[in-house]
Amino acid sequence: QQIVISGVGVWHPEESITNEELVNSYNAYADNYNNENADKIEAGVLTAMPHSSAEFIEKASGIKSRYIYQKEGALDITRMKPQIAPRGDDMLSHQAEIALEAAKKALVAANKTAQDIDAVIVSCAYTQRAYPAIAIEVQEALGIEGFGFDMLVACSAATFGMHRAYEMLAAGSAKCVLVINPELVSPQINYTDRDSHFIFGDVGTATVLEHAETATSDHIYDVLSTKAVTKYSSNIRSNFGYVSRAEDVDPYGPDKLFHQAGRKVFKEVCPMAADHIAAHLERHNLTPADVKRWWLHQANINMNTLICKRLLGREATKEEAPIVLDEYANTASAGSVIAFGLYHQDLTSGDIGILCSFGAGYSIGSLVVQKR
Ligand code: CO8
Repeated sequence: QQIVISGVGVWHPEESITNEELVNSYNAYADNYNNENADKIEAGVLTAMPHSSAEFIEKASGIKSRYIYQKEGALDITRMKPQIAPRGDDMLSHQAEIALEAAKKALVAANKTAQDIDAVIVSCAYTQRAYPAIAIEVQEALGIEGFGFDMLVACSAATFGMHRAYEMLAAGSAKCVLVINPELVSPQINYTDRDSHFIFGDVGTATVLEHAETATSDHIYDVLSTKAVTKYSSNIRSNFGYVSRAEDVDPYGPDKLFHQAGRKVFKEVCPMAADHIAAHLERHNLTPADVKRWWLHQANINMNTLICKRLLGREATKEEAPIVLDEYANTASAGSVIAFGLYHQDLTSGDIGILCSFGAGYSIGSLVVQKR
Protein backbone atom coordinates (compact mmCIF):
# COMPACT_ATOMS: atom_id res chain seq x y z
CA GLN A 1 0.00 0.00 0.00
CA GLN A 2 1.39 3.40 -0.98
CA ILE A 3 1.95 5.81 1.90
CA VAL A 4 1.59 9.52 1.23
CA ILE A 5 2.06 12.94 2.76
CA SER A 6 -1.34 14.53 2.23
CA GLY A 7 -1.00 17.81 4.12
CA VAL A 8 1.50 20.17 5.68
CA GLY A 9 1.02 23.13 8.01
CA VAL A 10 3.42 25.92 8.95
CA TRP A 11 2.66 28.30 11.81
CA HIS A 12 4.89 31.05 13.14
CA PRO A 13 4.50 33.41 16.10
CA GLU A 14 3.49 37.00 15.41
CA GLU A 15 6.59 38.56 16.95
CA SER A 16 9.98 38.57 15.30
CA ILE A 17 13.46 39.97 15.93
CA THR A 18 15.62 41.46 13.16
CA ASN A 19 19.40 41.04 13.11
CA GLU A 20 19.74 44.74 13.90
CA GLU A 21 17.52 44.54 16.99
CA LEU A 22 19.34 41.44 18.19
CA VAL A 23 22.80 42.92 17.64
CA ASN A 24 21.88 46.23 19.34
CA SER A 25 20.77 44.35 22.42
CA TYR A 26 23.78 42.00 22.46
CA ASN A 27 26.26 44.87 21.93
CA ALA A 28 24.67 46.90 24.74
CA TYR A 29 24.94 43.84 27.00
CA ALA A 30 28.60 43.38 25.99
CA ASP A 31 29.42 47.08 26.62
CA ASN A 32 27.78 46.87 30.01
CA TYR A 33 29.72 43.70 30.88
CA ASN A 34 33.00 45.25 29.69
CA ASN A 35 32.41 48.45 31.70
CA GLU A 36 31.47 46.58 34.84
CA ASN A 37 34.50 44.32 34.53
CA ALA A 38 36.97 46.89 33.17
CA ASP A 39 39.53 46.28 35.96
CA LYS A 40 39.55 42.51 35.56
CA ILE A 41 39.69 42.78 31.77
CA GLU A 42 42.61 45.22 32.09
CA ALA A 43 44.39 42.79 34.45
CA GLY A 44 43.85 39.90 32.02
CA VAL A 45 41.63 37.96 34.44
CA LEU A 46 38.57 38.25 32.20
CA THR A 47 38.24 38.55 28.42
CA ALA A 48 36.32 41.49 26.97
CA MET A 49 33.13 40.55 25.13
CA PRO A 50 33.47 41.39 21.41
CA HIS A 51 30.70 43.09 19.43
CA SER A 52 28.36 41.16 17.16
CA SER A 53 27.42 42.45 13.72
CA ALA A 54 24.28 42.20 11.58
CA GLU A 55 26.41 42.03 8.41
CA PHE A 56 28.37 39.05 9.76
CA ILE A 57 25.19 37.24 10.70
CA GLU A 58 23.59 37.62 7.27
CA LYS A 59 26.78 36.69 5.41
CA ALA A 60 27.69 33.72 7.64
CA SER A 61 24.18 32.27 7.87
CA GLY A 62 21.70 33.86 5.45
CA ILE A 63 19.53 34.85 8.43
CA LYS A 64 17.91 38.30 8.48
CA SER A 65 15.20 37.81 11.06
CA ARG A 66 13.65 35.14 13.29
CA TYR A 67 10.22 34.59 14.84
CA ILE A 68 9.98 34.39 18.61
CA TYR A 69 7.14 33.05 20.72
CA GLN A 70 7.59 35.72 23.39
CA LYS A 71 9.77 38.66 22.43
CA GLU A 72 9.53 40.38 25.80
CA GLY A 73 12.67 39.81 27.84
CA ALA A 74 14.87 38.41 25.07
CA LEU A 75 16.32 41.81 24.18
CA ASP A 76 16.33 43.20 27.74
CA ILE A 77 20.01 43.41 28.65
CA THR A 78 19.21 42.80 32.31
CA ARG A 79 17.54 39.51 31.34
CA MET A 80 18.63 38.14 27.92
CA LYS A 81 15.98 35.43 27.75
CA PRO A 82 12.32 35.45 26.75
CA GLN A 83 9.84 36.05 29.55
CA ILE A 84 7.22 33.31 29.27
CA ALA A 85 4.41 33.37 31.82
CA PRO A 86 4.06 30.04 33.64
CA ARG A 87 0.80 28.17 33.07
CA GLY A 88 -1.00 25.96 35.55
CA ASP A 89 -1.41 22.20 35.15
CA ASP A 90 -5.02 22.77 34.12
CA MET A 91 -4.05 25.05 31.23
CA LEU A 92 -2.83 24.27 27.72
CA SER A 93 0.98 24.28 27.76
CA HIS A 94 2.91 26.73 25.58
CA GLN A 95 4.33 23.99 23.42
CA ALA A 96 0.95 22.27 22.98
CA GLU A 97 -0.46 25.65 21.89
CA ILE A 98 2.20 25.95 19.16
CA ALA A 99 1.63 22.31 18.18
CA LEU A 100 -2.12 22.88 17.91
CA GLU A 101 -1.71 25.90 15.63
CA ALA A 102 0.47 23.90 13.22
CA ALA A 103 -1.70 20.77 13.49
CA LYS A 104 -4.87 22.67 12.56
CA LYS A 105 -3.21 24.02 9.43
CA ALA A 106 -1.96 20.57 8.42
CA LEU A 107 -5.42 19.04 8.94
CA VAL A 108 -7.02 21.66 6.70
CA ALA A 109 -4.34 21.12 4.03
CA ALA A 110 -4.85 17.33 4.21
CA ASN A 111 -8.64 17.72 4.05
CA LYS A 112 -8.98 15.83 7.34
CA THR A 113 -10.70 16.36 10.66
CA ALA A 114 -9.41 15.24 14.04
CA GLN A 115 -11.76 12.24 13.80
CA ASP A 116 -9.74 10.90 10.86
CA ILE A 117 -6.48 10.86 12.87
CA ASP A 118 -5.59 7.87 15.05
CA ALA A 119 -1.99 8.65 16.03
CA VAL A 120 -0.15 11.82 17.05
CA ILE A 121 3.62 12.16 17.11
CA VAL A 122 5.14 15.30 18.61
CA SER A 123 8.73 15.31 17.46
CA CYS A 124 11.08 18.23 18.10
CA ALA A 125 14.40 19.32 19.60
CA TYR A 126 13.06 19.88 23.14
CA THR A 127 9.88 19.12 25.00
CA GLN A 128 8.67 21.49 27.66
CA ARG A 129 8.32 18.67 30.18
CA ALA A 130 8.96 14.94 30.40
CA TYR A 131 5.35 13.84 30.93
CA PRO A 132 2.49 13.71 30.29
CA ALA A 133 3.52 13.79 26.62
CA ILE A 134 2.81 16.98 24.68
CA ALA A 135 1.42 14.67 21.96
CA ILE A 136 -1.19 13.31 24.37
CA GLU A 137 -2.10 16.84 25.43
CA VAL A 138 -2.61 17.77 21.76
CA GLN A 139 -4.54 14.54 21.18
CA GLU A 140 -6.88 15.51 24.03
CA ALA A 141 -7.25 19.12 22.84
CA LEU A 142 -8.22 17.97 19.33
CA GLY A 143 -10.41 15.09 20.52
CA ILE A 144 -8.41 12.42 18.69
CA GLU A 145 -9.03 8.78 19.53
CA GLY A 146 -5.96 6.59 19.41
CA PHE A 147 -2.47 7.18 20.78
CA GLY A 148 0.28 9.77 20.88
CA PHE A 149 3.88 10.04 21.98
CA ASP A 150 6.78 12.50 22.03
CA MET A 151 10.19 11.95 20.51
CA LEU A 152 13.41 13.99 20.43
CA VAL A 153 15.97 13.84 17.64
CA ALA A 154 17.24 17.46 17.65
CA CYS A 155 17.59 18.74 14.05
CA SER A 156 16.20 15.54 12.56
CA ALA A 157 13.17 15.24 14.81
CA ALA A 158 10.72 16.17 12.03
CA THR A 159 12.02 13.76 9.38
CA PHE A 160 12.53 10.97 11.93
CA GLY A 161 8.98 11.58 13.17
CA MET A 162 7.68 11.21 9.61
CA HIS A 163 9.73 8.02 9.28
CA ARG A 164 7.97 6.57 12.35
CA ALA A 165 4.59 7.59 10.89
CA TYR A 166 5.49 5.87 7.62
CA GLU A 167 6.40 2.67 9.50
CA MET A 168 3.26 2.75 11.66
CA LEU A 169 1.13 3.07 8.52
CA ALA A 170 3.06 0.27 6.80
CA ALA A 171 2.66 -1.96 9.87
CA GLY A 172 -1.07 -1.25 10.09
CA SER A 173 -0.84 0.17 13.62
CA ALA A 174 -2.30 3.50 12.44
CA LYS A 175 -4.45 4.69 9.55
CA CYS A 176 -3.75 8.41 9.56
CA VAL A 177 -0.89 10.02 11.49
CA LEU A 178 -0.37 13.62 12.54
CA VAL A 179 3.31 14.48 13.01
CA ILE A 180 3.89 17.83 14.77
CA ASN A 181 7.10 19.78 15.32
CA PRO A 182 6.52 22.57 17.85
CA GLU A 183 10.00 24.09 17.86
CA LEU A 184 9.94 26.42 20.86
CA VAL A 185 13.72 26.86 20.95
CA SER A 186 14.13 30.47 22.16
CA PRO A 187 14.34 29.48 25.88
CA GLN A 188 17.45 27.41 25.00
CA ILE A 189 19.30 30.22 23.20
CA ASN A 190 22.18 31.93 24.97
CA TYR A 191 21.48 35.52 23.90
CA THR A 192 24.79 36.56 25.54
CA ASP A 193 26.85 34.29 23.26
CA ARG A 194 27.99 36.08 20.10
CA ASP A 195 28.60 32.85 18.19
CA SER A 196 25.08 31.49 18.58
CA HIS A 197 22.71 34.31 19.65
CA PHE A 198 21.50 34.81 16.09
CA ILE A 199 20.96 31.26 14.87
CA PHE A 200 17.49 30.13 15.99
CA GLY A 201 13.82 31.00 15.69
CA ASP A 202 10.54 29.57 16.99
CA VAL A 203 7.99 27.90 14.71
CA GLY A 204 5.49 25.05 14.53
CA THR A 205 5.12 22.64 11.60
CA ALA A 206 2.95 19.58 11.08
CA THR A 207 2.34 16.92 8.43
CA VAL A 208 -0.37 14.35 7.84
CA LEU A 209 0.64 10.92 6.54
CA GLU A 210 -1.85 8.27 5.45
CA HIS A 211 -2.48 5.61 2.80
CA ALA A 212 -2.98 6.83 -0.76
CA GLU A 213 -6.44 5.29 -0.92
CA THR A 214 -7.77 7.54 1.87
CA ALA A 215 -6.01 10.73 0.71
CA THR A 216 -8.25 13.42 -0.82
CA SER A 217 -6.21 16.63 -0.61
CA ASP A 218 -5.08 18.77 -3.55
CA HIS A 219 -1.35 18.07 -3.15
CA ILE A 220 -0.46 14.48 -2.40
CA TYR A 221 3.11 13.19 -2.29
CA ASP A 222 3.92 9.47 -2.46
CA VAL A 223 6.69 8.62 0.00
CA LEU A 224 8.97 6.41 -2.10
CA SER A 225 11.20 5.56 0.87
CA THR A 226 12.89 6.86 4.00
CA LYS A 227 16.55 6.80 5.04
CA ALA A 228 18.23 7.72 8.31
CA VAL A 229 21.69 7.70 9.82
CA THR A 230 23.18 8.88 13.14
CA LYS A 231 26.79 9.29 14.21
CA TYR A 232 27.72 10.46 17.70
CA SER A 233 29.29 13.92 17.99
CA SER A 234 29.62 16.43 20.83
CA ASN A 235 30.05 19.33 18.41
CA ILE A 236 26.43 20.43 18.87
CA ARG A 237 25.35 20.07 22.44
CA SER A 238 22.93 21.03 25.20
CA ASN A 239 23.58 19.56 28.65
CA PHE A 240 20.25 20.70 30.04
CA GLY A 241 18.53 17.84 31.83
CA TYR A 242 16.89 16.54 34.94
CA VAL A 243 20.08 15.03 36.42
CA SER A 244 21.58 18.52 36.99
CA ARG A 245 19.51 18.81 40.17
CA ALA A 246 21.28 15.82 41.69
CA GLU A 247 24.69 16.91 40.39
CA ASP A 248 24.47 20.14 42.41
CA VAL A 249 25.45 22.17 39.34
CA ASP A 250 23.80 25.30 37.94
CA PRO A 251 20.92 23.86 35.91
CA TYR A 252 20.91 26.98 33.69
CA GLY A 253 24.66 27.51 33.13
CA PRO A 254 26.01 28.24 29.62
CA ASP A 255 26.78 24.57 28.91
CA LYS A 256 23.11 23.76 29.64
CA LEU A 257 22.09 25.92 26.66
CA PHE A 258 22.68 25.30 22.94
CA HIS A 259 26.37 25.53 22.07
CA GLN A 260 28.40 24.23 19.17
CA ALA A 261 31.72 24.09 17.36
CA GLY A 262 30.13 25.62 14.26
CA ARG A 263 33.10 25.28 11.90
CA LYS A 264 33.57 21.58 12.72
CA VAL A 265 29.85 20.98 12.26
CA PHE A 266 29.95 22.66 8.89
CA LYS A 267 32.96 20.61 7.74
CA GLU A 268 31.71 17.26 8.99
CA VAL A 269 27.98 17.45 8.27
CA CYS A 270 28.07 18.77 4.65
CA PRO A 271 29.81 15.71 3.13
CA MET A 272 27.77 13.37 5.33
CA ALA A 273 24.51 14.93 4.16
CA ALA A 274 25.52 14.99 0.48
CA ASP A 275 26.61 11.32 0.55
CA HIS A 276 23.43 10.37 2.38
CA ILE A 277 21.21 12.08 -0.20
CA ALA A 278 23.12 10.57 -3.14
CA ALA A 279 22.81 7.07 -1.62
CA HIS A 280 19.13 7.55 -0.94
CA LEU A 281 18.42 8.63 -4.52
CA GLU A 282 20.51 5.76 -5.86
CA ARG A 283 18.18 3.34 -4.11
CA HIS A 284 15.54 4.43 -6.64
CA ASN A 285 17.95 4.58 -9.59
CA LEU A 286 17.66 8.37 -9.43
CA THR A 287 20.44 10.93 -9.71
CA PRO A 288 20.47 14.47 -8.26
CA ALA A 289 19.61 15.77 -11.74
CA ASP A 290 16.27 13.92 -11.50
CA VAL A 291 15.26 15.89 -8.39
CA LYS A 292 12.89 18.77 -9.08
CA ARG A 293 12.90 20.19 -5.53
CA TRP A 294 15.29 20.01 -2.57
CA TRP A 295 13.58 20.73 0.74
CA LEU A 296 16.72 20.84 2.83
CA HIS A 297 17.36 21.46 6.52
CA GLN A 298 17.71 25.17 7.14
CA ALA A 299 20.72 25.68 9.41
CA ASN A 300 22.91 27.85 7.28
CA ILE A 301 22.65 29.03 3.65
CA ASN A 302 26.29 28.20 2.94
CA MET A 303 25.76 24.60 4.03
CA ASN A 304 22.84 24.19 1.63
CA THR A 305 24.77 25.81 -1.21
CA LEU A 306 27.72 23.47 -0.65
CA ILE A 307 25.60 20.32 -0.34
CA CYS A 308 23.70 21.10 -3.57
CA LYS A 309 26.96 21.91 -5.36
CA ARG A 310 28.45 18.56 -4.33
CA LEU A 311 25.36 16.77 -5.62
CA LEU A 312 24.54 18.72 -8.77
CA GLY A 313 28.03 19.86 -9.77
CA ARG A 314 26.65 23.42 -9.88
CA GLU A 315 24.75 25.77 -7.61
CA ALA A 316 21.07 24.96 -7.20
CA THR A 317 18.60 27.68 -8.14
CA LYS A 318 16.34 29.21 -5.48
CA GLU A 319 13.45 27.42 -7.15
CA GLU A 320 15.20 24.03 -6.90
CA ALA A 321 16.39 24.40 -3.31
CA PRO A 322 14.26 27.00 -1.53
CA ILE A 323 15.78 28.88 1.42
CA VAL A 324 13.61 30.10 4.30
CA LEU A 325 16.47 31.08 6.61
CA ASP A 326 16.18 34.80 5.86
CA GLU A 327 12.72 34.98 7.42
CA TYR A 328 12.66 32.01 9.84
CA ALA A 329 16.35 31.42 10.80
CA ASN A 330 17.29 27.90 11.93
CA THR A 331 14.16 26.35 13.44
CA ALA A 332 15.82 23.11 14.62
CA SER A 333 13.99 20.19 12.97
CA ALA A 334 11.25 22.24 11.28
CA GLY A 335 13.35 23.88 8.55
CA SER A 336 12.93 21.29 5.81
CA VAL A 337 9.19 21.04 6.60
CA ILE A 338 8.78 24.84 6.33
CA ALA A 339 10.53 24.70 2.94
CA PHE A 340 8.25 21.83 1.89
CA GLY A 341 5.17 23.61 3.26
CA LEU A 342 5.87 26.85 1.41
CA TYR A 343 7.23 25.39 -1.83
CA HIS A 344 5.41 22.21 -2.89
CA GLN A 345 2.20 23.28 -4.57
CA ASP A 346 3.70 24.10 -7.97
CA LEU A 347 5.17 20.64 -8.66
CA THR A 348 3.38 18.52 -11.26
CA SER A 349 2.47 14.84 -11.25
CA GLY A 350 5.55 12.62 -11.35
CA ASP A 351 7.97 15.28 -10.08
CA ILE A 352 10.53 13.98 -7.58
CA GLY A 353 11.53 15.86 -4.44
CA ILE A 354 13.60 15.13 -1.38
CA LEU A 355 13.21 16.29 2.21
CA CYS A 356 16.43 16.05 4.20
CA SER A 357 17.42 17.18 7.68
CA PHE A 358 20.94 17.21 9.12
CA GLY A 359 22.42 18.35 12.38
CA ALA A 360 22.83 17.61 16.08
CA GLY A 361 23.52 14.03 17.07
CA TYR A 362 24.76 13.97 14.31
CA SER A 363 21.51 12.89 12.70
CA ILE A 364 20.41 12.84 9.06
CA GLY A 365 16.93 11.90 7.89
CA SER A 366 15.46 11.95 4.39
CA LEU A 367 12.30 11.10 2.47
CA VAL A 368 12.22 10.73 -1.31
CA VAL A 369 8.77 11.79 -2.48
CA GLN A 370 6.91 11.98 -5.78
CA LYS A 371 3.97 14.23 -6.59
CA ARG A 372 0.91 12.10 -7.24
N1 CO8 B 1 29.30 38.85 14.83
C1 CO8 B 1 30.52 39.22 14.34
N2 CO8 B 1 31.55 38.37 14.24
C2 CO8 B 1 31.37 37.10 14.66
C3 CO8 B 1 30.15 36.66 15.19
C4 CO8 B 1 29.09 37.59 15.27
N3 CO8 B 1 27.88 37.27 15.76
N4 CO8 B 1 30.25 35.36 15.51
C5 CO8 B 1 31.50 34.98 15.20
N5 CO8 B 1 32.20 36.04 14.70
C6 CO8 B 1 33.60 36.08 14.25
C7 CO8 B 1 34.43 34.99 14.89
O1 CO8 B 1 34.94 35.39 16.14
C8 CO8 B 1 35.52 34.76 13.88
O2 CO8 B 1 36.52 35.74 14.03
P1 CO8 B 1 38.07 35.33 13.79
O3 CO8 B 1 38.15 34.91 12.34
O4 CO8 B 1 38.76 36.60 14.10
O5 CO8 B 1 38.35 34.20 14.73
C9 CO8 B 1 34.84 35.03 12.55
O6 CO8 B 1 33.67 35.82 12.86
C10 CO8 B 1 34.42 33.74 11.89
O7 CO8 B 1 33.74 32.93 12.88
P2 CO8 B 1 33.30 31.46 12.63
O8 CO8 B 1 34.46 30.69 12.10
O9 CO8 B 1 32.60 30.92 13.84
O10 CO8 B 1 32.22 31.77 11.51
P3 CO8 B 1 31.65 30.86 10.39
O11 CO8 B 1 31.86 31.52 9.10
O12 CO8 B 1 32.03 29.41 10.55
O13 CO8 B 1 30.09 30.95 10.72
C11 CO8 B 1 28.42 29.59 11.75
C12 CO8 B 1 29.57 30.52 11.96
C13 CO8 B 1 27.31 30.38 11.06
C14 CO8 B 1 27.93 29.11 13.09
C15 CO8 B 1 28.87 28.42 10.86
O14 CO8 B 1 30.02 27.82 11.38
C16 CO8 B 1 27.82 27.36 10.72
O15 CO8 B 1 26.72 27.60 10.27
N6 CO8 B 1 28.10 26.13 11.07
C17 CO8 B 1 27.13 25.04 11.03
C18 CO8 B 1 26.21 25.28 12.12
C19 CO8 B 1 25.06 24.37 12.14
O16 CO8 B 1 24.51 23.88 11.19
N7 CO8 B 1 24.65 24.13 13.29
C20 CO8 B 1 23.57 23.27 13.49
C21 CO8 B 1 22.88 23.81 14.55
S1 CO8 B 1 22.08 22.53 15.41
C22 CO8 B 1 20.52 22.50 14.89
O17 CO8 B 1 20.24 22.86 13.80
C23 CO8 B 1 19.44 22.09 15.86
C24 CO8 B 1 19.92 21.95 17.28
C25 CO8 B 1 18.81 22.00 18.24
C26 CO8 B 1 18.15 23.34 18.33
C27 CO8 B 1 18.76 24.24 19.31
C28 CO8 B 1 17.87 25.45 19.56
C29 CO8 B 1 18.38 26.40 20.58
